[in-house]
Order: sequence, then structure tokens, then C-alpha cells
Amino acid sequence: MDRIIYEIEDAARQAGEIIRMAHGGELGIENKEGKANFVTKYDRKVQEFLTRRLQEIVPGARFLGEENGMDRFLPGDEEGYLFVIDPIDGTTNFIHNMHPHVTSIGLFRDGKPWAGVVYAPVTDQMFSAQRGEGAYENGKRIHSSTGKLSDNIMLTGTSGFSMSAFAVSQKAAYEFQSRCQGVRSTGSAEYNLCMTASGRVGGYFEMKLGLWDFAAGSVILEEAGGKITDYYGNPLTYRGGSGIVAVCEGIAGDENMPDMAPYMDMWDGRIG
Ligand code: 2AM
Ligand code: CA
Repeated sequence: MDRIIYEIEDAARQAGEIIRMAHGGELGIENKEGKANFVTKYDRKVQEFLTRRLQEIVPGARFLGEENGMDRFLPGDEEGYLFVIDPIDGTTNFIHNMHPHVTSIGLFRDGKPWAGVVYAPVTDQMFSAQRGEGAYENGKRIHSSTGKLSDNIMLTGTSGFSMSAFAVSQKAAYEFQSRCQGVRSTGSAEYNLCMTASGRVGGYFEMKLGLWDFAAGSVILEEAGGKITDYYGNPLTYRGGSGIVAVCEGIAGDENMPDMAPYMDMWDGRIG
């Protein structure tokens, strides 16, 4: 892998250190759009740290991040290097001092995801991948499961920001529950993608995510042999948020995988 991937891993570890030290003090919790959609002073602080540090690693790179008003893909982002950052993915877990919450750094080249780094500070797990170079967990090569849906557990998102999205997710989870070994939920999208990439679970689906919630994990999953699409089976555009259906190698060709399109059609799109 390129030297810069290791430098990005170092930056993610330093971000993790800031996150690990946060508890015990004031978190500075504020509400954003929707029902349970929070930001803390640590989300902002970590994003500021990463923006500064990553600029040194890839001079001239552009930035898109969940916080600090940097959350839109701009026309200039189509060319050269673009970092897509979520300083804390799983903020609600973080607030409750509960694992998992991760720092996530995607790196796009000419508008396409090229590398991804996801660091879980509580468990000291470092996931990374570079296009064409494979996916790794703590330096060891990982591969997604080759098992079928019936041999795997699955992860569902819970869309904490929307009761109507939650209701539809639960309907989908009900269908999966009968076809697989059980449905779980963690509260961090990037972590879920890494769990799929590392073969621990068969896949993950969630109705609405920001680009920063899957920018890094999608490269890690694809490099681990998995597949990620929207609910209609289309490739992601990587120009903004989306619903996602992520599966391991074994489930990608499994005829027992439910059709996800009707679930997206069922959602009224309401936030709150
Ligand atoms: P966050 O912790 O960075 O906010 C949980 O199901 C996942 O949904 C988390 O990755 C969480 O990311 C994300 N999430 C929370 N609120 C959201 C919103 N309003 N829109 C899209 N994704 C959201
Ligand atoms: Ca976040």
C-alpha cells in the first residue's frame, strides 16, 4: 500500500486518542436535524484536527466532512484528491460511552473512492484499504464471508433520526430474521461495513446515510470481496448521501437475498 495510507492510519489513531480522552469531561452535546441526531464538541474538534493533519499528508487535497458546514460535494471535488471524513461515526454511542464509534477517512481520486481508513478507538481496531491492494484489519488481510445468507448474521441500521425510516427498517429486518441467523444493530455505519468486510457478518442495510458514513467503508468492503449498492441494486454515485445495501461475497450471488427496492418505496422520506 502507498505510504500515505499508513500516514492516514496514524492520523486516525491520533483522532482516536482525542476521542478516548473525551469521557469524564463535558461533551458539549447539541441537537441537529431529526429525532436523535447529535453533535458534540469532540466531533468538531476531531474534524478540525484531521483537516489540518491530512492537509500535511496530501497537500492540496480538498475536504468534505460531516461537521463545520463542509458536508456538500462541490463541482471542484471531481478532480484530484478529496478527503471525505466523519470525525465520529456513531456519535450517539459515543455520547453514551458505548462501543462502537469510529473515525472514518475516505480518500477519493478524481471523484471516485480510492482508499479508506476506519479506526475504532475503544477496541483499537484499524481497518484500511487502497483500491487494488486489498483490505486489512490491524495489518492482516481480511476477506468478506463466502457463506450464504442462511449461514450469516446481518446488520440493520436503525435510522435514529426518523421514526418512519425506523419502521420500514424493522419490516426489512423481520424478513431477514427468517432468512438468516439473526439481525443485529451497532449504531455506526462505517463499523458495520468493516464488520461485513472482515467476515464477521454477512451484510448491512440502512435507508439513509451521509456520504461520509460509507466513503471509507465501501472501499474496504469492495477490496474484501464484498458488494455495495443502493436499495435498487444500482452502483452508488458517491456524490452525496444514499440508502445502502452492503453484502459479503457469498450473499452477492444468493437468490435468497430479499429484493430491497419495495422497502425504499415504502418510506415516506420523513425526518423526525
Ligand atoms: P453519525 O453517528 O455520524 O451521526 C446509525 O444508524 C448511522 O446513521 C450512524 O452511522 C449515524 O452516523 C448515521 N446517521 C445519524 N443521523 C443521520 C442522519 N440524519 N442522516 C443520515 N445518517 C445519519
Ligand atoms: Ca458523525
